[in-house]
Amino acid sequence: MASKPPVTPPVKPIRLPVTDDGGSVVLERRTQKVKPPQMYEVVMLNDDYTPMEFVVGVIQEFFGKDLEAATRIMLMIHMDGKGVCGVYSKDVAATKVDQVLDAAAKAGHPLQCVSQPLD
Ligand code: TYC
Repeated sequence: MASKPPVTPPVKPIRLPVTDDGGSVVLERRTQKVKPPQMYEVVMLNDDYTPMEFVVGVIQEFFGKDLEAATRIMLMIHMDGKGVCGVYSKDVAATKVDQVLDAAAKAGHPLQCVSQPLD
């Protein structure tokens, strides 16, 4: 038995912008307007009371660092007064700050953390 020919879907005609003088068709040239999103760094601040082990644990848990990287970041903060734990879009950075402050408050530590735009 012969098979049916493939059915092609109807093609919708494309409407081009036309000028009302009936002559030429003008397509506007558009420049690319999409920019990469503003990024934010999450900066942790040193204090004299939060235990080093707690800071290392927080950096591992919320910033996805392994023990070695988290320890390095913690020591940098301890020595320099502050340090970057990660760089994120605005909302994600704000969530990280909330998570750190929440964990610190629940544990009774004064650990502070802020997010700030890069550049
Ligand atoms: N300075 C703290 C101490 O000696 C440790 C510490 C490191 C605290 C980093 C906060 O963001 C911090 N126990």
